[in-house]
Amino acid sequence: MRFKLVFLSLALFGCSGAAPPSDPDSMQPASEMPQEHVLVSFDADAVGAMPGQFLASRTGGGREGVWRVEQVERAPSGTQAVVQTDADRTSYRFPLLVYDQFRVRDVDVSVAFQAVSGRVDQAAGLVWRLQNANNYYVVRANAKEDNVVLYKVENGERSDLQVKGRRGNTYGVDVDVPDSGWSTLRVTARGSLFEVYLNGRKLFEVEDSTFGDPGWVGLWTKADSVTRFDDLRIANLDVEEGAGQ
Ligand SMILES: [Ca+2]
Repeated sequence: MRFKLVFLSLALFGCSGAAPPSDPDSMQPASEMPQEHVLVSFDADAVGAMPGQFLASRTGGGREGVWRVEQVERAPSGTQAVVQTDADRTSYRFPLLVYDQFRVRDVDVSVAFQAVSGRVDQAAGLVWRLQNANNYYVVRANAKEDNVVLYKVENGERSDLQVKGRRGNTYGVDVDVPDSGWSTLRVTARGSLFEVYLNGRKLFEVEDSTFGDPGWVGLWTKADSVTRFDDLRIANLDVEEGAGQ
């Protein structure tokens, strides 16, 4: 399986004529997913640099994302957050910041985000079960369109997934996504069922079984979105549910 993914990734990047500078396919977990949840506050990281324990990558075209830790007034925790700062307007450009410590399958992930700017887009996303830069799930809030949508990215092609129990327009959920201040995006993934929350309110569910293997968790933006993130929380649901048995 791993060999196939590597091969597929090489084939895809080969066709596009440009390999990314960093490829999650070459990542190896540094540790097992801890039984306690992990909370990344970015407060101990060096200002102006990539945060430790992360790897930057990208789906699509345009420039690579530029992720760095910045001092932020009224950050959700401490005085620092991480920011995707490069405002390349290429529409099909998805900068990724992948947490490189472990892979996990069933997981509860949340992050605080703040849309700073963007003419094409103002997006903040969470990814999970990421196999490589072209294969993963992502849920994203869009402060420009005021909606939250869950997609799969398979072989580099992004497609939105149908909201469970809804007919007609199933393109995520229309909801106010504040374009100032901080909000919280959260997804829980159990098997093929994903539950999406914004600011503590459950918005919708999606069922999909394209990616069932453990994968990486990370952050995601689109096009020229300059977006701040803080307090990335990752909890292993396998452990939590297994512990009660
Ligand atoms: Ca912080």
